[in-house]
Amino acid sequence: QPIGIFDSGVGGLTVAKEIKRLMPHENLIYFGDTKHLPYGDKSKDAIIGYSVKIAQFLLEKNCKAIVIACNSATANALKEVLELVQNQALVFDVINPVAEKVAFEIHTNVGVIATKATINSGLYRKSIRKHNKFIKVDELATPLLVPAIEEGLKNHAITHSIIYHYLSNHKLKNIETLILGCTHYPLLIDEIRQYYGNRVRVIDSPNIVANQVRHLLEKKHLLNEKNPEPTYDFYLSDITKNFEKISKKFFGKTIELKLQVL
Ligand code: DGN
Repeated sequence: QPIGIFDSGVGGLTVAKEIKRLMPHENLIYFGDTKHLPYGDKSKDAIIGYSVKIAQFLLEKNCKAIVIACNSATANALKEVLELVQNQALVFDVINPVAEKVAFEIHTNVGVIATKATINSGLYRKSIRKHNKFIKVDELATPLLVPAIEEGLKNHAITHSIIYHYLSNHKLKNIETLILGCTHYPLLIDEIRQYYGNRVRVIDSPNIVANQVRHLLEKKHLLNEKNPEPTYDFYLSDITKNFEKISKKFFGKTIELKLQVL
């Protein structure tokens, strides 16, 4: 049985890549909802509609686990996805494991950058402070980063200006730790670390999420440790050049992208 992973576009590939690295014998199915990208500016109802349809598709593909590899979908549609899936598969999200890690292990002022849909939900702040109310959480919506990444502008002067513009915001002035609250942002982690030097610790969210998936699959005796030729299936609601480029960089040139409109 495969692990299903979904996002609005290439962002979830940062999580998929880490899942592949930590669980090299698992079959993976990735759904990128490129037709509806970006989720970050959509209404809650729209994000719920997309997410539930994708979760249904992944259940029909017989997934044993579904990873919502999108913060905007987690912040707006986690409850509805859980209601749909019930006990047919394990459901993982990208906010709660990171919030728990920060609340229990990192006792510093924390900054969160994410899409508007995630920041407006306040879910990072709520989840961190549920476990540790002494942590100060400063949140900032950084909506220009996803379009820059989807346009393939990594290492471009425009992207550096956008990073500078956001990270120099006074709201983030006192942070000691930064959460990249959007699965697209790890694609810019080098540039973001460069901005801060050693001053701020930037959390590696895909690693935390993939570790949680591995841990629970192992505990439930669902971890696949023998499969010599794991398969990687990619379904997209619209086949885009940038997705093709980044997915091939992460998963190798031979992968095939299938068009799937839901
Ligand atoms: N990668 C998604 C997230 O983590 O929120 C959102 C990107 C988008 O669709 N704006």
